[in-house]
Amino acid sequence: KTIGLVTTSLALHAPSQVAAAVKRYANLENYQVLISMIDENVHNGIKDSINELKSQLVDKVIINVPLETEYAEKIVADNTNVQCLFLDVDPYSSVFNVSFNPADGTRSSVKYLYELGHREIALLSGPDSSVSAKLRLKSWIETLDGYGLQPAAVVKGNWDAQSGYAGALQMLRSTPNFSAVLVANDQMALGVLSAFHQHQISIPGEKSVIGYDDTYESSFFHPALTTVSLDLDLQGKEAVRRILDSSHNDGERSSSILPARLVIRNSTG
Ligand code: IPT
Repeated sequence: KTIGLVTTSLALHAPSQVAAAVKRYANLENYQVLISMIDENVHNGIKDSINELKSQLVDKVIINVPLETEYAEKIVADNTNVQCLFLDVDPYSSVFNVSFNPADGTRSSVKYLYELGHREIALLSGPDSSVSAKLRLKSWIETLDGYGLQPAAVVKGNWDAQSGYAGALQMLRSTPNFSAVLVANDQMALGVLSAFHQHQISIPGEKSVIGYDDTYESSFFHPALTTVSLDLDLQGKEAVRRILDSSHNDGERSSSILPARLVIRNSTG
């Protein structure tokens, strides 16, 4: 018995943690996992991956690739004999998904910084190709607006540490007076810490940094990273449970929305 997992690049820490969890929990249920990783052309890649899995008689597929609702719906419509469960779509979309609430972690981080007295808050977002990056950015901006604030800067990276490093340097050149930066994932936050260290900017003395994901490494960053914790292990577990429980004739498959919470460590003050 086999489940398919179509995933975005496993060079990224969050999706690799999810893949490990999917495999572990599927194995506990005596299922094997066939993993198909796509990177460049998302749309063709998904189509090829699903066809490949179908040819191996897989009829349950977990899809951890950022997808706009319309395209996710098209995948479901084009593959009626396959049960698809999505991990990176708008949680409120109509497709069967297990995802994280994009607002709770973003709101609590803005509130926390505001209460510490920060008013010049910069944003380092993920790429426009990512649904979750856009939802995080939107929620940060709306929450700041609720406090009567505009972001001190908005810069976009591509999730990896190098792009976080480059983004931080860009902020230091263009709008150096921010006192805190909200970063859309921990890998980019690692790059930000590195850029600040290189410029002898003390963290959190001069600038606070908040990450997002709480991947295993983030408590070992220097300083230990304050971040929004996503329980990626739980997401993998819940995805396996939900896809094994549902038969694809189920009309009413309700999605699961998992909570996110702020974990305060030493990169903020
Ligand atoms: C999302 C991560 O937060 C981000 O760091 C990056 O790895 C991205 O995935 C890759 O697509 S988590 C996802 C389940 C929304």
